[in-house]
Amino acid sequence: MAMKNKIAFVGRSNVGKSSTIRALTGAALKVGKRPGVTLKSLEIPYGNFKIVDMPGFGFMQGVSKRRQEEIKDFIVRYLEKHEDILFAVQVTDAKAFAEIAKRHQARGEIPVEIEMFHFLQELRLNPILAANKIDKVAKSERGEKLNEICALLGLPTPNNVIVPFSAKTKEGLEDLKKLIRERIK
Ligand SMILES: Nc1nc2c(ncn2[C@@H]2O[C@H](COP(=O)(O)OP(=O)(O)OP(=O)(O)O)[C@@H](O)[C@H]2O)c(=O)[nH]1
Ligand SMILES: [Mg+2]
Repeated sequence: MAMKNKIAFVGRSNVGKSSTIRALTGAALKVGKRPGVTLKSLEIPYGNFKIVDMPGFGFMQGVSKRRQEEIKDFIVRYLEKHEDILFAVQVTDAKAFAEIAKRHQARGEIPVEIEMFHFLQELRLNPILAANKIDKVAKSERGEKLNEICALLGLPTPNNVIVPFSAKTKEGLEDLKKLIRERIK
């Protein structure tokens, strides 16, 4: 039986997956202002585990629709195929999540981040929702933002699934580490 020693980091492009992994491990991963920086899966040692940095899915400026679909298929197949994934961390932009999701819902579409989260749950990958870039949300609005995200994902509040943090300022990073440790145990 395959040892489950991988932690898969997934998320829309540009939400800060690589920045988060960098903050967690110190690995000098490439990060960037433009989406589509990480284009294949990359493994970074994390104690006895391996964090897998995945390419971002969803809309990317300057990337063809066909290429975007290919990337999403690659991620879906990777997650389905790899029995060595212990759990997943879905990174999102705490400030933009609800706004983008509602925009898609208004058009009668299933928001891609909600679809991905439910897919991870279906695969029993016990996903953590890492709500990054919390530094961009005013302190007084953070509670409401997180409640909104919970409602859109169908999660109760409070829960041990969502953790607000910032890869930039490092606030909340210890909470993310703690949640990861709990999933590893
Ligand atoms: N304000 C703020 N900016 C952040 C934070 N984390 C990442 N960023 C910025 O967001 C941009 C994207 O970061 P990446 O880590 O490359 O994002 P990614 O999700 O790995 O992107 P892809 O590999 O393209 O899918 C960069 O300009 C980062 O500096 C954060 O916590 N706060
Ligand atoms: Mg990246």
